[in-house]
Amino acid sequence: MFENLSDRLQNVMHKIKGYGKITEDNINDMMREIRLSLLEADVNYKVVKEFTNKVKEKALGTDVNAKLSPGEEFVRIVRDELTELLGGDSVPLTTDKNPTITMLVGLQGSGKTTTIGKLANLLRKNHKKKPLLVACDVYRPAAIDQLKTIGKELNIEVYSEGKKDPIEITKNALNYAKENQFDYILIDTAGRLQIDEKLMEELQNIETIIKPHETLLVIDSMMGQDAINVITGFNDKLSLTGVILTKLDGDTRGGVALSVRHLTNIPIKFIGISEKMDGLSEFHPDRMASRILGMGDILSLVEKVSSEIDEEDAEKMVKKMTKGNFDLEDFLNQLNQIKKMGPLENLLKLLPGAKKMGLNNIKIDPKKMARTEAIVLSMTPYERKHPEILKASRKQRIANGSGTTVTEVNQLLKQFEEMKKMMKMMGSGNFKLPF
Ligand SMILES: Nc1nc2c(ncn2[C@@H]2O[C@H](COP(=O)(O)OP(=O)(O)O)[C@@H](O)[C@H]2O)c(=O)[nH]1
Ligand SMILES: [Mg+2]
Repeated sequence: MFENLSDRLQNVMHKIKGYGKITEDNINDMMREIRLSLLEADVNYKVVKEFTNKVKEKALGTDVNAKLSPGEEFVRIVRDELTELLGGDSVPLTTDKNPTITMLVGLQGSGKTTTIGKLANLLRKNHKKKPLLVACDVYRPAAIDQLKTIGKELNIEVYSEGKKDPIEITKNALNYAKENQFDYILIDTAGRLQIDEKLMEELQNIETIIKPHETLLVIDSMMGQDAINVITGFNDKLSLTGVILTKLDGDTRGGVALSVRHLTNIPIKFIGISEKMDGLSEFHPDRMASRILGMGDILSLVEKVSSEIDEEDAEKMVKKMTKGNFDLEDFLNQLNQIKKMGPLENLLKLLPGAKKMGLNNIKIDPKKMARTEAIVLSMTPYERKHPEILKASRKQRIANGSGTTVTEVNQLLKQFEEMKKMMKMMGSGNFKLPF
C-alpha cells in the first residue's frame, strides 16, 4: 500500500531533516520532489498543488520550535497536512442504533459482497454486534449464493428471498432482524458496470423507504482518478455517508485515497487490504499519514494485538514494553500469542521505520520462529527475566538444550535488546523518526 509514494516521501524527509535552516531556496527542490511523488501516486493534480502550496507556506512561516530542528519541523508539517488531506479526524461508523442499518452500494466488481462479509466480521469482533446480511442483489443468482457462502464461512446469518423486489426483501429483513435480536443489518445491493439510471432509482427507493443509517459506497482503488466521478455520481442520487476503498493491497498507486476527501468531502471509513474476511481496516487519517511517512502505525498494531488477545493482558504488555521492562518470559508469551494472530509479516509492516529496517519484506520462517522459541524455552525462568547474566557457559548450555548454536543465541539476545529499545522509544512519546 502506497509503497512508492512512501519510499519517495521518506527520502525527501530524510534529506530535509539535515537542513539547519529552511529557506525559499532549499525548500523548492524538496517541494518539487514531493509534488512529483504525489502525482506519480496518482493524486489529483489540483489536490497536489494545494497540498504543496500549503506545506510550503507553513514551512516558511513557522517560528522554529525550540524542541525540533527545522528539518523535523518540516516533517511535522508534512505529516499534519497529509493527515488533513486524508480527512483530518476519522469519522466512525454508526453502530449505536438498534438495529443499525447499513447499505453498501457500488459498481459491479468493486467488492461490495466481499466487503459486507468483512464488515460483518469486524462488527462482530470489535463491536460485539450480531449482524444480519441481506441479499438484495437479485439480478444474478450467483450473487445471492456468493453472499450465502460468505455467511457460512463466517457463521453469520444471511436473509434472502431469492429474486424478489429488493424493497420488499429489505422490509421483511428488518422485521426478521427485530424479531430475532439482530442489531446490525448489512444490505448487499446490485451493481452495474457503469452508473445506470434504473439501478440508481432502485437504490434511491431503498434509501427513501428503509432510511439506512449508513449508505457506504464501495469503490475499487484500482480505478484511479475515475473513482472521483463515480463517487460524485452516486452521491448525486444517494446520501452517501462514507466510502470504502477496496483492493489497496493490489498494485494500485493509491492516490485516490489522498484525493477523495478533498474533492468530494465524503470520508473514507474503511479500506480493503486483502481478499480474506479479515482484510478490512478502519481508516484513520492520522495513522495513515504516519504510515506513509514511515513513522509506523503503532496504534493499529496495538489494536490488532488486543482484538486477538485478552485486553487486560495486552494492556499490561504494552505498559511493560513501553517502560522497557519487557523480558524474555514476556517475549515467549508474545510469541505464542503472535502465532494466534496470523501472518506476522502484516504486523511488522505497521512498526515505525519498518521499511528502513527491512521489516516490510521480511518473510517469517516458521522454522526460525520455532528455533527462537526453543532457545527461550532452554533458558531458566530467572535467565529469561535477567538475560544480562547470560555469559559464555550459560549460552553454550542454552544452545545445546535448544539444538542451536551460541551464535544463534547471541543473535536472538541482540535482536531482543533492539526490540526492547525500540519499544521503549515508542512509549516515551518523543519517538524520533527512524531516519
Ligand atoms: N485483493 C483484494 N481483493 C478484493 C478486495 N475486496 C474485494 N476483492 C475481490 O474483488 C472481487 C469482486 O468482489 P465482489 O465482492 O464480488 O464485488 P461486488 O460485485 O461489488 O459484490 C472478488 O474477487 C473479491 O475477492 C480487497 O480489498 N483486496
Ligand atoms: Mg456482489
